[in-house]
Amino acid sequence: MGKVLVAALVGIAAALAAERLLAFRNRLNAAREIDPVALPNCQLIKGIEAGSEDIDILPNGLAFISSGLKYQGLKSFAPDSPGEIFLMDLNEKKPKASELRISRGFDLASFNPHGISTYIDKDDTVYLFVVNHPHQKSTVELFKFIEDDNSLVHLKTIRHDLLTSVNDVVAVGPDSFYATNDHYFSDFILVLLEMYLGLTWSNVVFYSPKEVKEVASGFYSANGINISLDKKYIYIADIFDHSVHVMEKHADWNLTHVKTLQLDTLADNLSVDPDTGDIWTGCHPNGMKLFYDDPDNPPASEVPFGRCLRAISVPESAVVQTILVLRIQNILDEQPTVTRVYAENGSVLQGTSVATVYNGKLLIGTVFHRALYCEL
Ligand SMILES: [Ca+2]
Ligand SMILES: [Ca+2]
Repeated sequence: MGKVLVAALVGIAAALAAERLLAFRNRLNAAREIDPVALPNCQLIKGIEAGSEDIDILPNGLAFISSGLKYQGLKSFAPDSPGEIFLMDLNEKKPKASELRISRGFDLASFNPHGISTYIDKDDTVYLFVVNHPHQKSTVELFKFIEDDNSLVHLKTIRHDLLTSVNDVVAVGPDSFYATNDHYFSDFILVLLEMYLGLTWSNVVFYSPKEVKEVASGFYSANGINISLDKKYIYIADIFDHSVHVMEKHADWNLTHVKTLQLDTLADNLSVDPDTGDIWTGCHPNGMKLFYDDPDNPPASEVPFGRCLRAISVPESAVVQTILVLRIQNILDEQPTVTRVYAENGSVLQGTSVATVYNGKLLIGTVFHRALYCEL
């Protein structure tokens, strides 16, 4: 009887593990290949070689680019160099990226920038909010942008018990923002377990100096976040649910769910077209490839996450990350229009995380690779 019970339990555990593995592979879109969509007028941005995870463009055409993210489990082409913030003036005929100087007193050596967001105050001061992972922790750094000096003045480091695994922020005031926590856990093994089990414990937090609170929950992995042109709605990408959520923002900063747009790809950061209100997103068509390192061609840094995935999953034949840029029009309509604007097999760029537009120009950024400038 005991043996039968043990055999039954082992059988149930094996079936559950297989079911979880299948669900996990589906969440990562592991079997996905995409057809290319070309754009004619694109060129790589000089000087950006180790990531451009997030890009935020001011109404005057100045683009901030966060570069050099070192995220546990993902590769880095500059594992020993601190991160940087680049600036690009999209009004120039041939825009160039230049690194912004950061004021003294800020620990540059551990600077590990991730999602960013800008805020223009009533007095025209430009604030830049930067998600930072010094020593793989999560903070949000607040900077003031000094255009004449090509520099950022560090104002403060924001830490909070609710800001545990921050991916992106959207500023809603000179010192307040919404932030996504992409996982509940921050320890690497527990994150892996969280993903594998498909726990929906990721959330969105509102932060202000007076009040900090969870305002949305139940995500597989909340990633990009942004705000509609009329400031009424907050958009949140749940990367492993392949969806974009529209939430209504209330006077007390609470959010209520309006709708969920299901995509067939892993949307990362979200940008809003300043002219039309369309949502642009950089996607990972096949999330497995993002985490998966090529054993025959080791990248510049170790990718333990890839090894873990290989141990629990079926090996992929191709390991190059593919690129996909989507435009979502009229998200509040019953049938929003989702257009593939750019797609390629990873020969130019790898691991798109953001796509953002200004005046007929498109910037495409990546988690750990290069960045692309296109004229539409
Ligand atoms: Ca952002
Ligand atoms: Ca992101």
